[in-house]
Amino acid sequence: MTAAQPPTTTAPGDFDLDLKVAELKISGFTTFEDLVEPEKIDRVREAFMPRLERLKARESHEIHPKERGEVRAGKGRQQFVNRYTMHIPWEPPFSDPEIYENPVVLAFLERYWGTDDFHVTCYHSNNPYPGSEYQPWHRDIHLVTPHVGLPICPHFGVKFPLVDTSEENGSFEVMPGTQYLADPDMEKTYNDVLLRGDFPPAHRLNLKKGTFWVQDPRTLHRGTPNRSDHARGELVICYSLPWFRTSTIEMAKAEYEKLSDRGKAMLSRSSIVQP
Ligand SMILES: O=C(O)CCC(=O)C(=O)O
Ligand SMILES: [Fe+2]
Repeated sequence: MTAAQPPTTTAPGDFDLDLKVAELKISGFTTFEDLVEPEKIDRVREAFMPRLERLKARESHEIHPKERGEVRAGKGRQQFVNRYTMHIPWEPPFSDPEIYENPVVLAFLERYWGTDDFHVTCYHSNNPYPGSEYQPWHRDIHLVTPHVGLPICPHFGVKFPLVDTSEENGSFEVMPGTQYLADPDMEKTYNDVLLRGDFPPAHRLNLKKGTFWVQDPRTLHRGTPNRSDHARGELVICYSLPWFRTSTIEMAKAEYEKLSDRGKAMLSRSSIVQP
């Protein structure tokens, strides 16, 4: 008999969650390696890429201010040159509890928010293809409380790349610690100021497949050029406190019925669509 293989993915007990919460509060992001087997991420990527390619074929003729299409057929847009966004349909292999109900992610969010009453509010993706360029520095959320940097953020993106990310293929770049900026007069100036001023070095999130990371959407960041020969796909699941009004997930009733009790609670605000 061969000895049992040690698990290759991590559990909540493998992390110092208080320290991870401190990282998120101080830096505006935190990373968790080895949350999902790389082979599972590969299967997600295999299902994802043909969809993204179809969307790209449809949208490549123009950069468009609005996402269009239906989630199941491909809702998204070319956001900047060679950089595509796409919603993820709530169906296998994307609707995997190991992903949206990941025990480490949920334990972390419960520790941060002090409650398990939060919702899954988006399933989306950001995908720089070869030839994409720097995005302007930006935040992903409007200033919820002008003049007051809320100590607790009500809404996060939990992201996971579908390939290892690097300086070459357009890894995410973040200016740590900027999540508490709350001067409304500065909101439209960040890109100009960061390009002209003298600041500490920005941080690149060069991540290996199977890593999940939590993005405080207030933290200044930008996409970077992809100079590789492949698309750098990254999926994002949003988790939000109940009072934070944002998007909802679309799913068929049969998919909702499959959810665990916890999944049903987290996805109770989903829009039920015809299969
Ligand atoms: O995925 C990336 O590298 C950055 C994308 C981004 O920040 C955005 O589109 O809001
Ligand atoms: Fe962004």
